[in-house]
Amino acid sequence: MDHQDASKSNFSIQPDTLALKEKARQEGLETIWDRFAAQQPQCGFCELGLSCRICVMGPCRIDPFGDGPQRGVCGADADIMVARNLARMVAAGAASHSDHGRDLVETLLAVAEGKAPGYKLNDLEKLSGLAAEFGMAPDLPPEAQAKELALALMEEYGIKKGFLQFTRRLPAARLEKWAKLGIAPRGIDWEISEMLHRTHMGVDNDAVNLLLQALRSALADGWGGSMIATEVSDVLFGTPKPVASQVNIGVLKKDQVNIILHGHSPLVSEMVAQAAADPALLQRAQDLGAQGINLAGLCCTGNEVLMRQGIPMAGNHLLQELAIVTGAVEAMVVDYQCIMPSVPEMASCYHTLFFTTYDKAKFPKAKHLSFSPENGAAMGRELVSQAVENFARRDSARVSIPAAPQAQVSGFSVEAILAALGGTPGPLLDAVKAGQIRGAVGVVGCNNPKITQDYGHVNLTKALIAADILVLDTGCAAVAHAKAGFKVPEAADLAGPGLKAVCRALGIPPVLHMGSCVDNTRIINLCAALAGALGVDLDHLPVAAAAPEWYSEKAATIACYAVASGVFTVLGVAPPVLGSAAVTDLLLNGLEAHLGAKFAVEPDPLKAAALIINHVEGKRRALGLDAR
Ligand code: SF4
Ligand code: MSK
Repeated sequence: MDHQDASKSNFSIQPDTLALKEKARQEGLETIWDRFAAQQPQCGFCELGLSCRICVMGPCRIDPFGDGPQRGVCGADADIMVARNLARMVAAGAASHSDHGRDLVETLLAVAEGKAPGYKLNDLEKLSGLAAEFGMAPDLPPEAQAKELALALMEEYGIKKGFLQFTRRLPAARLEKWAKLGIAPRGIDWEISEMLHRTHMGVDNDAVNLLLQALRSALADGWGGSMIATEVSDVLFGTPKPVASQVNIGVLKKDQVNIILHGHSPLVSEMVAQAAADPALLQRAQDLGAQGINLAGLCCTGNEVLMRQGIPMAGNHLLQELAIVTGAVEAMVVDYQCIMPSVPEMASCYHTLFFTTYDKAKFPKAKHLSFSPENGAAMGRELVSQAVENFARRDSARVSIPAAPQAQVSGFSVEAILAALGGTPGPLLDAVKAGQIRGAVGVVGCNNPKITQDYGHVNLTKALIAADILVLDTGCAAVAHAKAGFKVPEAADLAGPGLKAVCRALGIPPVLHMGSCVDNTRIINLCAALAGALGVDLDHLPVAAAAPEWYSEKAATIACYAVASGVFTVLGVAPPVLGSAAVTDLLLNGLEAHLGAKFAVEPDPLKAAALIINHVEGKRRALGLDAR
């Protein structure tokens, strides 16, 4: 196992994970680490990107040592194979986020038409801001505005004549770079389906050309589908504001009905949250001997409801099976993405009910309820009701919640950050110019069993804040940081003297939680706002991104749109591209001349921190600011 921890002895740095993993072992239950071990050695061809099963003349593979075949049956060489594989990965990630965004848009339309009881237009200021951005008349009533906006957002998915609207948030210099490379995104679905077309056998066989379309698909996600998901979620459920909450498996309550919300979308989870406050359901829980109904999040659905409702977070990606091993979970409600197919199997070993809610995301052994905007509120009530009834089936002898919860503060949308600064990015820029804050870095992404859980996130972030670099986080990285205690105002003490002073003055932690995976768009929006205020393109900013423990296709897409937007990005796990020297060189070196940004791969978080600090100081120097 390729642990990044020097001790090489642990699966996780988190005590709750380790305790529950041991409980699973004692109970003879299989977890992700067992399956990971069983897969060793993993395929070296696939790891290098040198295998292809795009058509049934294959599967084919290329010998990286030059002794065996150097072309697939169709004649594809290593460069073509690697580029096609990466391109498909990016397209799949873009499709995932963007389809999630479409679900929000459909619900927005249903709300506007009065067909979605339980949902409402929550943030009217954001709604009218978006309506103005799309050129709508300012004096429309909210429902009419929402309807027009929903229809306009649907257009963003199709064959657009022109450009994706949100790209206009970027400086002109960035758009010119994209135009020169031919990567300005058109319709969201257009870019993704063109990517799949071009990677069919016998279409695009130029590795560079393929990678440019991969960047374009990623931009259609970052400045399209994902951004739509974030913005519409804010309209429907409120733009996040700082909120105190808690994190780790200790947020589950021994004496309450525990319901875990897992996946990525807020559409079902928000309805479950509403239903959990229903006095009749609370009374029923009490009648069955529970003290209340307790909700907890996992992964990015957890991030969505944490950011807006302060619902505590049980854990990140590698904790999803183990949360059930507590024996204290009455129901796990999932929507889609990052939900391991093994989870319902684990649930069946306990009394836990595992509910799927989307017709596009069904699991064997699950109880399925089919979500629509029209039935969401009723479904939320049904889910909570079944969870409450299930409390009676809990076996208290099997319950173990091996942690006390850690406090955290969440809810740092761009709007909330600017509000904390007095309404403009000015004070943040002043602190950067004065050198108190050297720069800002988005530390984002998943867990991956190839890496000791949270070791990469926590050690990278610790080193960055100690170097006076503000960290913005999303996704599973955000959970790791919160568990490490980085998300309370007192964590300012872990920061360097400059960042510490700023955090103290504002009463904020040195690591700001900006949300779920689609909410990486909040980070690039903040970058665009800072670049606009400074009058420079994004690649001039002292900023960077890192995904120390990424696993998913979506993370590959996020990394691509970050780089294409001008943000240097360090990956802790190498993508499957090393089989092509040309593709690897393009990603590590070639992109910079055209986009002002590039990728780096560095598994050691301390070395990654050194790379990033060096980059940030270099950008400061180029801006004429003091550099260390
Ligand atoms: Fe093999 Fe070419 Fe088919 Fe890929 S597309 S499986 S390399 S024949
Ligand atoms: S949930 S994409 S494991 S961050 Fe967004 Fe976590 Fe990665 Fe899924």
